Amino acid sequence: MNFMEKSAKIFVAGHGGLAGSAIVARLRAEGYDNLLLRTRAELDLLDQGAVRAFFAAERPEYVFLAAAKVGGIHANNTYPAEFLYENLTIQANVIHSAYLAGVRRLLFLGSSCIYPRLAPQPMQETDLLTGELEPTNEPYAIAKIAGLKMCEAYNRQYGTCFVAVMPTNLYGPGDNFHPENSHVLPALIRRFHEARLAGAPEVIVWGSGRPLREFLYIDEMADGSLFVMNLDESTLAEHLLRYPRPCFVNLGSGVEVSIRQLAETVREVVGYGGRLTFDASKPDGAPRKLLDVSAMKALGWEAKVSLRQGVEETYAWFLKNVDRVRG
Ligand code: GFB
Repeated sequence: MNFMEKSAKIFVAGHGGLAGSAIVARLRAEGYDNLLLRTRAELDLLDQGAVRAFFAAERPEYVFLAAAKVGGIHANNTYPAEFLYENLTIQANVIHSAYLAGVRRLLFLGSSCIYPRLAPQPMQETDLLTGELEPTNEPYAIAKIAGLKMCEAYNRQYGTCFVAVMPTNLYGPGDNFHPENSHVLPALIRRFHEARLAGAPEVIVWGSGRPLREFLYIDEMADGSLFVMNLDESTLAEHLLRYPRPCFVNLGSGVEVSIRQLAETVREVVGYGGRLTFDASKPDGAPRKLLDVSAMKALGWEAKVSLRQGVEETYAWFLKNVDRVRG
């Protein structure tokens, strides 16, 4: 049974991005046809007055908060002020306006980087704020932590139903393939593809290749997000609205690979025959980042798409869209 009626008015903030566009596609596929979407030119989420006026006029019933400034390790390290300011501001504007407008449910998208750099693995929801963060993405993580604490605070003080999912590293069709600023998976797809075309003898992979990462295919993130939004009232209240229990749940595949293994997988999918060279002058970031996904499993959801399958889908999309990929 779905909690959200098919005719419900649903605002997807950030519908042009990787996460938001997958959520929109999934909503449409499930028959939700009353979606409220605004481009950045139509509604600047950094503009408090505009966001408040939008919510007051449109009165959405449900909100997916998928708008964020995101990027890989280099972008996070290079633009820390933008990552902190833009994410804090977007979240504060949308969450507070959603409260004022009486939104029934809001889902905030966090990130697995909210957990301490050296958290025990796999990381459980209760590991939040038990240690220091990874310095390369601390500003982004602080913003995401503030966002989920804002949901929690509004639930406690105002009785709202604002919950969150913490997705692991996401990838898939529509990703940003920028050579420096993107996340590792799209960066490698592009680099291997270009090396194959150029007949280059080697591909540079940043860092030592030893860090471990978990990846979730974007359509599964969308599926898991709708699953949480559609939980029945008593399940949601029991699992996500009982302070001091966390108001969020991890969303991952539960499978980790080293950056070297990831690079090998991408190399195979792209069909590149040259060698890999690791550039130790580039940062490794967190040594390991694997989510404990048992809470989502207990609720009845788990990921199914393998990394290989997801990389194949993403590369097929990249080939079809190579002239207009972002980045
Ligand atoms: O996806 P990524 O940039 O971010 O992955 P994080 C970084 C890891 O991949 C590091 C290695 O170990 C890098 O050394 N790597 C190898 C590369 N080659 C490349 C490359 O060409 N590009 C990139 N980007 N990395 C992210 C945060 O951390 O975690 C995000 O930056 C988000 O904000 C996400 O929170 C969940 O996994 O380190």
